[in-house]
Amino acid sequence: MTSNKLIHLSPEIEAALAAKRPLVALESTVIAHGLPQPQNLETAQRLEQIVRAEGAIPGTIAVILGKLYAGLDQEQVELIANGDDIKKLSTRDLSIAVARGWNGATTVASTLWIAHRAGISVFATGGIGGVHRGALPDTSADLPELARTPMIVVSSGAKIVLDLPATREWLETYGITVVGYGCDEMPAFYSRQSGLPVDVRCDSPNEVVNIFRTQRELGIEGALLVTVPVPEEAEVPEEALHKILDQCLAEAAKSHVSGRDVTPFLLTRMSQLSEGATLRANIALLENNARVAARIASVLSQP
Ligand code: PSU
Ligand code: MN
Repeated sequence: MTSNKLIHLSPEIEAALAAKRPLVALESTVIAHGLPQPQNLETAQRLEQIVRAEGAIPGTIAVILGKLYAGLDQEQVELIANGDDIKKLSTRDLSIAVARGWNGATTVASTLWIAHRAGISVFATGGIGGVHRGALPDTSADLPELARTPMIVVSSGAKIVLDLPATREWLETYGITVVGYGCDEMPAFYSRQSGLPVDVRCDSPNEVVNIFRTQRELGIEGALLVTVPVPEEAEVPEEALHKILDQCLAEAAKSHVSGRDVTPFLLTRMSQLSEGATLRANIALLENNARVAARIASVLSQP
């Protein structure tokens, strides 16, 4: 299945691919740069357990000593969570990371790139990147990678720190089909509502798989973005975050935080200022999305 000899499949992933067992890719930037220690390692391990409990095989994606991995062992997950100088790697950085032998965590964009070439079709994350707020145009590479990679991506929408209406428009323009999983509007990461439409509502893994298979039959190349609201008990509604978010955006501008540092900065500051409420929401939605992705992968693995 491997179309790229530079991608290293763990023995478990290789066996699962050969046996056509359900597989779920997981990204690693959320571990290295999206969550604080020690919750990052705990969450990484928990996401793998949740996928297994649903009868699927988890494959965390990362770059270790310049090798692209699909499926990490325990020690490698610990390195990503606790190691020094774990870079945040988007697609544009993969060639540099391989050439220079770096350790790095993969974003949604680079996870899509690696997971697809490893032969995995379903990927769970927290919130995708998108169009940032503010005057300087800054659009996450997650969006174009979604537009050219035929995978099912399960997320809670785009991160609330972004310009959500502009992100929604981008998805539409580039033909990325957005599913509301048990919801009629796109969730907004920590919040269940954004006021923005989805293209279709699905209430079961079967319905999602049916649309994905149809996309493949039609030869549509982009991803199927399945958006799942954060569980109600962990939600932080947008109104409650308004002030905090404004303060964080002002701090980022004042400290000239830019490029790949923007998202980690905003997520960390929001968690501090909300006394951990956004962190709890983030972990809850990551766990829920991993569960939904595993159920979808299980249906997809049936002929
Ligand atoms: N989901 C989370 N937390 C995160 C991310 C996703 O719950 O930190 C990461 C993903 O790896 C995503 C990245 O690709 O944030 C977006 O970063 P940027 O805006 O710099 O493209
Ligand atoms: Mn950017």
